[in-house]
Amino acid sequence: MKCQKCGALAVINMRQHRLRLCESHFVEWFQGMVQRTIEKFEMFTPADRVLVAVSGGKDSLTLWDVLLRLGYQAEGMYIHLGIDEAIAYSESSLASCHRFVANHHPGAALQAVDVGGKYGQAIPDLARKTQRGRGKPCAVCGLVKRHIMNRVAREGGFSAIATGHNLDDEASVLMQNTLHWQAGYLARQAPVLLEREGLARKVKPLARIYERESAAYALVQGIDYIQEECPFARGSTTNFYKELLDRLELNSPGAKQQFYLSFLQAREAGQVAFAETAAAELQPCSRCGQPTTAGDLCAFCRLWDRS
Ligand code: Q46
Ligand code: ZN
Ligand code: ZN
Repeated sequence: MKCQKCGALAVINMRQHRLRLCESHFVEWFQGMVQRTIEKFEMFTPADRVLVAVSGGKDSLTLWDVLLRLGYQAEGMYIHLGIDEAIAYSESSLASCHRFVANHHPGAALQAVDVGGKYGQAIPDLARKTQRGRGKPCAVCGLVKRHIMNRVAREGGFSAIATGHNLDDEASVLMQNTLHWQAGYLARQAPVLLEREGLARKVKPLARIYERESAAYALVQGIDYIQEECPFARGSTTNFYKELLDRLELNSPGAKQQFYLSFLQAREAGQVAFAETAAAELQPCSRCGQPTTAGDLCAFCRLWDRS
């Protein structure tokens, strides 16, 4: 198998793009694709400071690597959730982030917020005590992560929060939302969520990158990421839809990309319109000052009151 650009040995065959590339042409293609996504969706410019939410996994470390190599001012933020579950998940994933900085970008800034240390309880305990999420801490975890990310981004004066969501993630969420005709979610599913009162801008520069391509990039760049998923992700609905889409992709290369990108294009062209539920008004939480729609106290502060 030969690289279509230079004839050297190809390391990846991307059937969905009808493209086989050698290591260096793949890296060039990958970084170009991310750069074009950032520009197409006007995510940020080199003058902006971007906060990258890093988990120690392949997608977020790949994203951080690409942004730094493209010359963006990208700083990493890790949230220590206190998830152990026999594989010391949180400790190992934080170690991956430190290794990444030490081995690839020694000057890069990485800040870590330890939920247990800062707020007194780690995520699994907090979820158990507040009894949210039927035995899975994901609802509590999502709420806490969103709150901390937003706070750090706003206090640090960052222009945007960048997450490592890839095309497989986006296509599987789109499939879930479509099968349930979640019009409100469909209206809002986009690679950029604009800033609004007290809520930082959120961007997904890997939205057009397949998970397999992101893993290949990490591999060829020698990024030593944590291979294990969070133990609570096992059996999740998102993973179920990802498997369905993988089967579709196997029979019809490019199906995932067509599903997601055609949705974005059709919406942009005004061919599909979803009534967005009127954006509820936001007001600052009386305790922490973060925006909330839920009256006096935000959901994060109410959560800790219940613990
Ligand atoms: S980290 Fe948190 Fe995920 Fe683990 S507990 Fe669930 S939400 S699965 S992205
Ligand atoms: Zn080549
Ligand atoms: Zn609050």
